[in-house]
Amino acid sequence: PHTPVRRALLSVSDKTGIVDFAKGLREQGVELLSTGGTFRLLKEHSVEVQEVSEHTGFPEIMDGRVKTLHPKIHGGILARRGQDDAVMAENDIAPIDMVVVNLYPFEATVAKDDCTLSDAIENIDIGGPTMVRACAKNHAYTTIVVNTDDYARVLGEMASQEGAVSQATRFDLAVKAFEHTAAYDGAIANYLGRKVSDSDARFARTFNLQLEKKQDMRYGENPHQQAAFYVEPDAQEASVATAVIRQGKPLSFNNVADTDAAFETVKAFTETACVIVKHANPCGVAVGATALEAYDKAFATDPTSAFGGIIAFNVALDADTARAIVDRQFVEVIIAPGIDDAAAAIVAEKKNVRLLETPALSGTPAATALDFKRVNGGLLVQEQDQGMVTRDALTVVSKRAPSEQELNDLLFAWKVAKFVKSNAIVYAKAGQTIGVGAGQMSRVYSARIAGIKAEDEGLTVPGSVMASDAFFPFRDGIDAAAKAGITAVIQPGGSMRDQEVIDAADEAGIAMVFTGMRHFRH
Ligand code: 93A
Repeated sequence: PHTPVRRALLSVSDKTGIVDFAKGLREQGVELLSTGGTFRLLKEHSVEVQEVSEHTGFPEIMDGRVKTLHPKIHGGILARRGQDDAVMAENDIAPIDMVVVNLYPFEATVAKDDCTLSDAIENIDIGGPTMVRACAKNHAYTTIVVNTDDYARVLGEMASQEGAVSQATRFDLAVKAFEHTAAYDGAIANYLGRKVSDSDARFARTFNLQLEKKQDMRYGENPHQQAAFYVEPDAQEASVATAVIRQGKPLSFNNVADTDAAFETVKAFTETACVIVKHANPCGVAVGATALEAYDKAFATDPTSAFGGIIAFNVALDADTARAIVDRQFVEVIIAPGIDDAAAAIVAEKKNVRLLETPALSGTPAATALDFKRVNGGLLVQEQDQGMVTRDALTVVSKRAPSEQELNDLLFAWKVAKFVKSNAIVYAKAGQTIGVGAGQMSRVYSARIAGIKAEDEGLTVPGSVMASDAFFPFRDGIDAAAKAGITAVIQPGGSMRDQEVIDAADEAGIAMVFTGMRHFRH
């Protein structure tokens, strides 16, 4: 049964489209109630409307802080039609069948540079959300409209249904309304939360993070999983979230994850660098005088795994490098802080390659963000691993100190190891990964895999250095490295058997440095 809308309350901060909507409602015979500013605007346009204060017999007070917070308004909205009729009559409450509200512009206010705390607080809408929630709750009888975009749809439906809005639409609009007030309160909590600094508050605030859906995906990690990509609306730093897709198919779930892994790794380098990622792990990393040299070297680590990989640069993509990639390999994604027009034209030869351009890298480390891991029944929250040792912080523990060349390679390998899934072993030489052993349950196996990969690709391990993301529990890892021809090792140290491990290095003439910092990554 269609119950036509007979009375509507209009109270909007964003007045876009409200005059036409009000006129449309009047044409359907709807009586209008409105608050101060909205009322005056409608009057100016000769729309017949009654002020809320006249309807309630109670004035707007406290500079508008209390304008619609009245039982005649909330009773009119919340009344269960049929059930509450007697109490309505007793208290002279007229039904309000539709509420059209958008809220004080809190986010726009706090986005202004000169916004004070008191400006922000004055812009916390109380009466608006109260009506929105009341009307959304009572959607079995009432219609809540919070988006200016919905005006036409609502009028259209009323015109075709003798002034009524269907149950399905009322429900849909109610869902939108609760999303709207949830986001609104989230923005308030975020803003106020930023004013406190202890970690409990910071972690708690995380759950109010307002994320915006950037993209629906065809599927998640696997085709039977639904997925979408949500981003932080205020993300500024160059990232996969802020990247602009210059060409190619939409990113898949795994594309986003791997592009993030590749780009965050390449950002760790100050020299021109290239990182190739496959299945969340770097399979080739190198620095070079040019992007092309870095790419050539990174590719050479493991051309087999690089096939269908993600390639990230920390400098703009130039035409020579684009040519080399396009001619040499199948690639899913290329991401760089800048894409030359000539490079873009070359990549365009391969229609499916996703070419992502980010803003320039700031060079300054990002503010500590949080990292999440879902477990069944909960969420683990931690600070992101933004630790990185410098040359001065290294302790030489072996008899032989590393040479200058070894030291450079050790620091390079250490940076890479931080981004490889644990257990991570990285062999490197002359600013190039020689072998990467990732994600094994034992460190010795990661070391063996790094060696096997190097051998398979014809890269010589002797003369390389080794990085290990965590300490060696036994000497066997060092013995194996010595056998492979590794000349220097970087690792956190801190094992009960450190001395045994150092002895193994000394026996083989290996230089060993401790970082004192571990980089597990799971
Ligand atoms: O200050 S309020 O929280 N107190 C209220 O009772 C109230 N009722 C509606 N703000 C209130 N509103 C808001 O006023 C609405 O959500 C809307 O954003 C705005 C419309 O005011 P005007 O019609 O005077 O421009």
